[in-house]
Amino acid sequence: PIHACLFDLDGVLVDTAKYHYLAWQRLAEELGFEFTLKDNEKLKGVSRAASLDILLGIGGIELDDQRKLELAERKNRWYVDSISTMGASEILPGALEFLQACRAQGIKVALGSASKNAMIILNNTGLTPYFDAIIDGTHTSQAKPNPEVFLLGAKALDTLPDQCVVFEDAEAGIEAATRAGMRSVGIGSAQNLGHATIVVSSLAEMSTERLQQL
Ligand code: B16
Ligand code: MG
Repeated sequence: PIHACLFDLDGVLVDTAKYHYLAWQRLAEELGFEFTLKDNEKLKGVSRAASLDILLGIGGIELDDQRKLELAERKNRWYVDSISTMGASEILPGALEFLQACRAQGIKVALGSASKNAMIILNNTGLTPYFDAIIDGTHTSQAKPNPEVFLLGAKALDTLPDQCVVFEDAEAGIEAATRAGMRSVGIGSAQNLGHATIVVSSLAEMSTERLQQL
């Protein structure tokens, strides 16, 4: 049986991708090039520093590390500004209900996010009390697709990888789950999440019965 669920944050529990996009787009605009929604797909689940490298690659810009750090911090200030006014209405469909159902069945719940801003988002949306363990970008040294974030989650919950299910919206996150030896549920389209155990369009399609059939 499944003893634990590990949830990615951005794109699974809340829709913060749009705030990341607006901040990256503003940065690209200042640097003098266009950054499209399609470009933004490449940044999902990717760390802040790696995201900046991808963005600069799109603009054909090369910068030294000091300047890159400044730009990453600038983007983050804009992003933190937008998430500071987030509320419970920005929790994605079915997320709260599924978290509640897991807890009611005694299934442990952990966060496994690349974001260093996860605590602000969890606190502003009221999601913090649903988690038995929280692993975010401040606890990890290796970005997804490295399995570190999920292995730390399983350890914090005192469960084995084959008793865990990961919920992810990014290809790199599904790969991280597989490398950790865990089953996974892709949230989004089977087109890019084809390697997940199953793919659903949102957590509204999940139930604890379906979880135990994975
Ligand atoms: P921050 P997740 C990821 O969160 C986002 O998908 C990705 O777009 C972002 O660059 C990354 O967090 C780092 O976020 O700049 O807030 O530290 O999907 O792993 O929950
Ligand atoms: Mg995500």
